Amino acid sequence: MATIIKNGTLITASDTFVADILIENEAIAQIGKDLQHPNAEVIDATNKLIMPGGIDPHVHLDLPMFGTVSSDDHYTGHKAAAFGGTTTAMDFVVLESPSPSGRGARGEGDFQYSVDLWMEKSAKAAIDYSFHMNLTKFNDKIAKEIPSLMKMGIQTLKVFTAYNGKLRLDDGGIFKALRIAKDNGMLMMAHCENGDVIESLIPEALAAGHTSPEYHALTRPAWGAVEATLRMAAMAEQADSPVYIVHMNVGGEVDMLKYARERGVKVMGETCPQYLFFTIENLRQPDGAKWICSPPMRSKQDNARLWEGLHDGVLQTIGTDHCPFFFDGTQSIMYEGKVIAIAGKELGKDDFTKIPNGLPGIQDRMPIMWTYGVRAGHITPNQFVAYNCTNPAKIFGLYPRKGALIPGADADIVIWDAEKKIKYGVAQSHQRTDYNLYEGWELTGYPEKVFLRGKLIVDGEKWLGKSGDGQFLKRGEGEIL
Ligand code: DUC
Ligand code: ZN
Ligand code: ZN
Repeated sequence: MATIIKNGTLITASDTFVADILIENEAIAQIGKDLQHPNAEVIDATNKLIMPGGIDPHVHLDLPMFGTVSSDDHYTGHKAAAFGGTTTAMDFVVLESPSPSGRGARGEGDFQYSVDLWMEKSAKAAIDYSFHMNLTKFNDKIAKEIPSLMKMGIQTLKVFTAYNGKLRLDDGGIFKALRIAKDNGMLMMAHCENGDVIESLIPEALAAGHTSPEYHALTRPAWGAVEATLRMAAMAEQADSPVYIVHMNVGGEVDMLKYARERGVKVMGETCPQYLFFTIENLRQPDGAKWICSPPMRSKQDNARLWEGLHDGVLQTIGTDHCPFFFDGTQSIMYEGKVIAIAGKELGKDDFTKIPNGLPGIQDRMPIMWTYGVRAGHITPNQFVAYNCTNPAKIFGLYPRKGALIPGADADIVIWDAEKKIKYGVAQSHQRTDYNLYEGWELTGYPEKVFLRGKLIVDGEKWLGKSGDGQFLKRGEGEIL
């Protein structure tokens, strides 16, 4: 079975040109003018844009936390991703270990066991996927076993400078892990906040009776993120090992990234749409819990500096940190004809520390960034492709199989209707939750058809994908951008 996409305007990370694409055997076979094939189905893409399928480098599907679970699993989250133009998602494996009474997140940490659990969850994948490993413990045994992750196709370790006593490693552990990563062609990813400051401020706020959502942000100060970003860059330089800062949310982090990169430090940065549009003011609204995630929303000045970081190319990628919860999990929604209710933000209605941290965004990323990033003049169409597709593929060892419109690449392709107008919101979203952060936002530009390895999985509003179609992607060494 072959397909020719005719006369589309191809947008890559570096070029824009009109051409046909021939798809055969799940891959791009040819790109050129007037392509012919005796049995191909021909799709006319005149006046449409053609992009590589998006790669979301940062999602949390089916993640147990706060006594509940993120409300999209590896099927529903993937389906939503596809409707937004994303065909690969990278999820974080929780480091657990077997325990006599079942799963024990606080045990020694067993990579194979943890990856197996995530593989089981991902059996329902509807788009291609790969894993990052949360490195939330560090000891001699774990240090020795880190290289085994590379053999499993997992090239990335995520560390935290916050969540004391839970997820955080101390700086010594981070430094040692950086050196092991370097020796094995692996990349460290870092969640940057100051855990000690946060753990001091939270009890103070609660003791003073400050329980509303805005205190989630006020107890996680911006300076902690700025300082931790510079600290990670400095450790990366001292270990001569690259680092990727996830979910950059403060203007000062962009300044630190620029400072370090100008000095040759191998540090890269990701931001997420929520940090470009929202502020602590959203947390002050009656429905402020909808915006609770960590790190938190900051200020308008931070939004502006992050946009500059994308415009100037200081940042390398846009991820989502998709980790949805219901706003009111006591009320059900219908999803694919089934009644669904999953405990969510209401768990913390009297105490911000009990609000599940995380936001939906896997479907929203590309459509929102097109209208409010490209059309608003913050980034070019080529930067849009670089940040959402090509750079994540390069950094995370998937290029040129993914993130590229070139012969030999997987035929993960989005036909984008740049003129399509939509009033966006929960009604258009396949994210399995009861709200959307961009409710009522006017969009111009939306995916029209989405192909996963040559198979049409989204056709307008029609879902043609299926559970189990997604493949696990073993990743090798990536590029430092
Ligand atoms: N932040 C969140 O808000 N949720 C999940 C993980 C994270 O880093
Ligand atoms: Zn994080
Ligand atoms: Zn995250």
